[in-house]
Amino acid sequence: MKTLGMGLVGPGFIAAHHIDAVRRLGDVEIVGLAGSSEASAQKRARELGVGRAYASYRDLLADPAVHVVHNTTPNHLHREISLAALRAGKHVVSDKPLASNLQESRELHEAARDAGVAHVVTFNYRGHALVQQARAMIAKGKLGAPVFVHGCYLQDWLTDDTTYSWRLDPRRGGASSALGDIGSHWCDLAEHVTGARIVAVLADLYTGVPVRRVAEAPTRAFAKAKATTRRVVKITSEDTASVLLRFDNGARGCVTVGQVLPGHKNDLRLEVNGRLASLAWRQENPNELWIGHHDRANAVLSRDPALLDPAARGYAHLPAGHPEAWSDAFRNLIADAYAWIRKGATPQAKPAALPTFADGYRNALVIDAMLRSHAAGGTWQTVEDDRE
Ligand code: SOE
Repeated sequence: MKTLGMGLVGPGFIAAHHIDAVRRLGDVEIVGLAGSSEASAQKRARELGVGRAYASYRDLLADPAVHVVHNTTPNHLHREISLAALRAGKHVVSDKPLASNLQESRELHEAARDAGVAHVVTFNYRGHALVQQARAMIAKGKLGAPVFVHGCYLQDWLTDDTTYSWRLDPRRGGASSALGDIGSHWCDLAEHVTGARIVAVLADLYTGVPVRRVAEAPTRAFAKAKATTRRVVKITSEDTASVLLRFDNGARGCVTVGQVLPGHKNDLRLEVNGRLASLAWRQENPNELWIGHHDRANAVLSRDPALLDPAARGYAHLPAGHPEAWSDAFRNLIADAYAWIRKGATPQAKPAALPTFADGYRNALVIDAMLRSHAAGGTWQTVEDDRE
């Protein structure tokens, strides 16, 4: 079997988790990484135990030992680097959102579709076994006709006005901030689990912390800024959002998103109510799936391979009582990506749970409709249909 080589561009917070997930596969060589400069790449390569540090992403792309490029750069660099990687014939694993805005996402989706390589977007919450269980149960009609799909993605790491991130700067984060960063995950999850599409939205966006005192040195996600010299920055992007939703199967729903909400660490929740039963899953307690009934006792399903639907079983590795969580789900997604590559990366060979650039583009259409809705004063907006 050919040894696949992995290279990573953008060695920030999430990079360590890409490398860890690939390392856990056991049969992929981690070749090297590129950062904003050769010096930063060398430092990060040492920290992460990676052999080669490239002077630029172009040098990484020119290395024939690199077959798969993981693009973990800030959003404004996604387009340039992912396009260059596709043109160099590399498989690409991109962080979400796919790009800075709808137009760039469409361009990347079309380039990936025509490139004949694997293209993956890290909507990693799909990798949880109980998320796949919920999807399988809904597909088999266990919930009956869907009525309501609702939930939230709430965080507090941007609460302090001395914390700053490129995500809040439209030139680097893109057209949206909280919606693009974490609302995107929720929308992908809701569509993936229900198998339904969001067709219309009504959004109200808000900036709860409109002014920040920003340290000169950048801070990583979830890190505290230590600097003493600060400049005042006016924030124009949303850090909270409330959105009403309509799905193509007739279900209604809503989602709340926020990153300045004290006490909420990584609080992603999804609940689906059907005419027969309900399901609820919470990212911070990912080993349990709540199953709600009207005429008998509610139940809680523990993540145990022996108890799961065959479609979900492969995403659980340990018996119940041995928790699996965020990094295990991330590894499941990366395992699916490399399995797809090994099978030739044809559309037919793609694992059903694996999110591609087509899903990234689809997601950008949903977020774009939310931005349009808010800009139009909070009116219903249709999500453009991406089906060809
Ligand atoms: C920061 O909000 C962040 O790291 C996101 O960028 C990730 O996509 C999310 O999974 C966790 O939070």
